[in-house]
Amino acid sequence: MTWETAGEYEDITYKKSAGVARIAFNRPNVRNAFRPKTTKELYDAFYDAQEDTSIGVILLSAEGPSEKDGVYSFCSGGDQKARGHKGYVGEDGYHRLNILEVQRLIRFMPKVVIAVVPGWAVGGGHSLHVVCDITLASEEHAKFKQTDADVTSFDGGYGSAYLAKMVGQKKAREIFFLGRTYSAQQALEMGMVNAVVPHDKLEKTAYEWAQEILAKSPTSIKMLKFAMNLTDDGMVGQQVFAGEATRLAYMTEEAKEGRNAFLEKRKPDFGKNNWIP
Ligand code: S0N
Repeated sequence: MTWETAGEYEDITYKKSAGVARIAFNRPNVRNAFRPKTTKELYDAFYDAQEDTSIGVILLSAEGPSEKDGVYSFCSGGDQKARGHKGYVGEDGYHRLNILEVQRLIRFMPKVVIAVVPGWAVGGGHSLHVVCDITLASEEHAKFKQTDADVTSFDGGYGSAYLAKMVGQKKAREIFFLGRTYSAQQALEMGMVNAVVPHDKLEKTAYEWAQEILAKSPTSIKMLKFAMNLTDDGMVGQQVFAGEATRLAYMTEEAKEGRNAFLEKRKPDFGKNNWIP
């Protein structure tokens, strides 16, 4: 695989290769904690990948290890040094909670997002892997931990409630209420990781999974993702799924006739034998 740089950022790296985009945290010395600048960059890169019609799968990964002690991290959540009393403070001085916008983009984009977890996935970093469609974890270095209740910075949305759908209510409560550290193998057994992969094969494996997905029908993948989201996302889930149903309807002769009749100021003729059971 040959990666080409797709954007210049400070807190992340962004590359593309043969239908795959790779967005990676690049603050390994703070265990890839996100500050407002990081989340802004993440949103920008994810939006670019969403809009690029050649991209079908996005890998959310991380650079590393850290310089001082050689520790690998996926993400350790909100940067506690940037945390003010109303959110995380950016260079403009405003307090924000904008990782939630990144979560929604991942959740609602019509493409597959794979979390590639090379090390610590903690706090808001844990929530990010939860919201991704698939998670692959390093056998040797991936560690999963929820510290939200230690630092009074908790994710009451997908990070906890959707996690409970994934691993079950009792286990999700244990994860949040005790804040223990779990290995990649334990995370696999709980059902919040799809596969445990030797560390030196993690990125290659993620790329191979992406290529397998890219060989499938894009419309099917998109509709299946939205269908699986729908029941947990309420009216917004219905809106996202239904939007794609409308797009499919636009492709029919009926839709063309409806539009043309309006533009030509005549009654539409939808035909007599089109009420297909
Ligand atoms: C990741 C941990 C377990 C790693 O432990 P380890 O290996 O012993 O390393 P440390 O020595 O602790 O850390 C190394 C250096 O990295 C810095 N650092 C680590 N994590 C952070 C962080 N999150 N923020 C800032 N700095 C961090 C350390 O300070 C150390 O630096 P030096 O070398 O200078 O001493 C361990 O580090 C750990 O537990 N980290 C903290 C994890 C944490 O509590 N994260 C925050 C949890 N909450 C959230 O993330 C929620 C945010 C969120 O998603 C959200 C939810 C709802 C609404 C809005 C939001 C939102 O954020 O917008």
